[in-house]
Amino acid sequence: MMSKPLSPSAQRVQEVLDASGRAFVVRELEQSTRTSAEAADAVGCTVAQIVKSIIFRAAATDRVILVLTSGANRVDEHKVAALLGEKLGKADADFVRERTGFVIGGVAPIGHREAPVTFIDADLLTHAEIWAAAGTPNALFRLTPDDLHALSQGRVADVKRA
Ligand code: 5CA
Repeated sequence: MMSKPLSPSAQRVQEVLDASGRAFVVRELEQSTRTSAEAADAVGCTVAQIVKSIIFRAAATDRVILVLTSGANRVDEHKVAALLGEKLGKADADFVRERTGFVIGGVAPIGHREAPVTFIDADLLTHAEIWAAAGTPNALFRLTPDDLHALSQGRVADVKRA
């Protein structure tokens, strides 16, 4: 089946995935996958199987912090700050775009402009398959929790709000 060429941001993610040596396929859809609910609808999985890529800024060191969390959860910033040993500052839309190279709603777990400090929500490990954003607000790819761990080099932790 022929498919349309990917947009540049999605293509960049596909190339990073290709470099991993595994057969991941970025799917760029007609409909929005900007939110977890939209993404789950689009690919036919549960919201909990969607990987949200939430960006924070380390307040003192200005590092980019990436929290990969289940679409069913909210991130507890205090837990992340405690793991980091540093307070978190706000990451606005400009910060996200400038430091990651992705727009909000399309932030992928990989392929960032600079390597972020990455945490993985332990709840994501309970699923056989999960879906993550692939560079644009209508692009996703399917992977396993082990893949997410290997690709992102993130630290698995309890980062969800109770
Ligand atoms: N494509 C979907 C599913 S993979 C997606 O990217 N979801 S997401 O949750 O990872 O990305 C949206 C997140 O961006 C929101 O949960 C929110 O934390 C964050 N966000 C939304 N608006 C803003 C904003 N104005 N400034 C900073 N962060 C924002």
